[in-house]
Amino acid sequence: MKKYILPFCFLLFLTNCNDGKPTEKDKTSKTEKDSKAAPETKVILNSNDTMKFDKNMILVPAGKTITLTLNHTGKFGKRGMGHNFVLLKSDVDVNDFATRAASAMKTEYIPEGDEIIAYTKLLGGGDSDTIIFDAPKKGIYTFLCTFPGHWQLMKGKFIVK
Ligand SMILES: [Cu+2]
Repeated sequence: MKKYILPFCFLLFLTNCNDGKPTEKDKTSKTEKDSKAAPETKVILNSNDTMKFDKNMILVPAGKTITLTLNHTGKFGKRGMGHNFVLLKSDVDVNDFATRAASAMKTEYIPEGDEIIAYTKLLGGGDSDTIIFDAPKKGIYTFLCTFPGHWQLMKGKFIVK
């Protein structure tokens, strides 16, 4: 009896090995797929009443024109829960910029200066705005909402590759 058990165990071991392999392969291809996620030229970004964007990373191709739509899917008005999308040049100090932006109420929190690549208007619940701009050169940029107190939660990376 014993001599049958040993080959059986060995067989089980082999089977397990084979079972393990495809899983690992799947994992690898999934990771590859993620890192090769197709850059988008049409970007839809949603924001809501809980001070959140639905993306913290936007990937776009270099040298293309980007059409970006920001939606505010909430119900609150823009005076209490206003959101915008502001894309900053790569060398901007985000903290410093956001501080100045928060006091630029008259211009809907867009401060003077040349630090911005593109921005939408300030939206209240139910509003949308679409902007069209050329993707900046390859690199990693920051986007944020400049409404006072929002940027620490409402920011992300805009990656051009
Ligand atoms: Cu906001």
